[in-house]
Amino acid sequence: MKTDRKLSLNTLAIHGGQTPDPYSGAVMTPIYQTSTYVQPELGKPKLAGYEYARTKNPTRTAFEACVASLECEGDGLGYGAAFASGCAAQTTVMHLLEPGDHVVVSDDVYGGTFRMFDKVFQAAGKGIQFTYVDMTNLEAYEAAFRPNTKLVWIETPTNPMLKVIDLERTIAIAKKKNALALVDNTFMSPIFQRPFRFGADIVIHSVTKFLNGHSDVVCGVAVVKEKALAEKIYFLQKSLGAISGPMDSWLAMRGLKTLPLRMERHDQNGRIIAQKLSEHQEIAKVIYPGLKSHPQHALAAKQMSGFGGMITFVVKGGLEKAKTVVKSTQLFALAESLGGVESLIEHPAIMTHASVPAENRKALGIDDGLIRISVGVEAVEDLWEDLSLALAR
Ligand code: P1T
Repeated sequence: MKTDRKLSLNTLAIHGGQTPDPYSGAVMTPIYQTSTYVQPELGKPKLAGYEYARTKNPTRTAFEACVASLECEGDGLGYGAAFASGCAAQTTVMHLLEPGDHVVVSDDVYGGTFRMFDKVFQAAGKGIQFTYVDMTNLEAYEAAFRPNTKLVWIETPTNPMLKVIDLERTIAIAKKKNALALVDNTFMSPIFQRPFRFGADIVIHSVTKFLNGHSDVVCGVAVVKEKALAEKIYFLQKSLGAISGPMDSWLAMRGLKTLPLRMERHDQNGRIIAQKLSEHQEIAKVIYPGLKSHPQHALAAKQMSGFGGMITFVVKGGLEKAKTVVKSTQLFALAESLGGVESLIEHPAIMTHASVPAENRKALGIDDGLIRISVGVEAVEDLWEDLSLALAR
């Protein structure tokens, strides 16, 4: 798309990074299912950079530019790099660090992120150090820094406890300490939260979730604003090779086109279901940033423009009741993952966060009665009927 006008995110989700195909005029970017490109002259590819498809692929490039346009709020702004999964994006970004470097991480992160840090990057030989801290406690957060802290890893809202971390203040402290600030924006998407506004250096996503939105792709992305940092990430992307393939990039780009519409409905449904759950007699606690009872509700309302479709709640009756509920829903599928058009339900202690040691889970409040739901975009009355029938079992 060629325009110098400032476009809204609703428009960028559809047009960002995309131009009609120069070969055929196809309005939709084709799936360039190729591993390599012919060189009309030795050492001179037809299009600069397109020598081999691990380094660059036009479908992936369009998708990367579209995500960057959303996070950076303008077509042609920022730099995106797409990977084979959210974990592949994380692995690649972690290679910016060197042995001996230290990372401050939110204490509540996706179980697979914790496992990667704990079992891979901290393991003997890799030598990266991590401190996990409750970032809602700014004093504890600042105290966690060391002279060798190079990176701050912020997930907000956190998975699965939905703690909301103050982006403005935590990123300002990271800057003061000369550490890069990374935000995992998977739960909110750029539609509801744009970490670059608060000075983040790197934004990552599990594209598998809301960005793609249809539970048919595993993909990840890292976005940066600075050219020098982008060059480092593109170098790591081609060197480590964990890229997103053309088919997945195309599907994810198609998913992006409806991201604003989907997020609006996830948010509407999420608010209604969270309210109804909080009034239900079988429920001990509901955690949803949109509820006034959420400890960071005011902050959430300030730094996010929606509350989204992720809800965590605790049933009265512990593990047995939780098992009954997750097995009894018919519309909410019992499955890991989140962010698709269809609703999902899961038990973090047994499923997504099983790799977090039991004592850490206990300290975080990930107890046996805790259930996480990803509220989809179905009719909310059908979703509530499904949940209330399961809760009555
Ligand atoms: O699954 P993958 O695309 O590799 O993304 C990893 C990841 C990164 N960051 C966050 C916040 C995530 O939630 C995830 C993946 N999470 C799940 C699969 C889950 O059910 O929570």
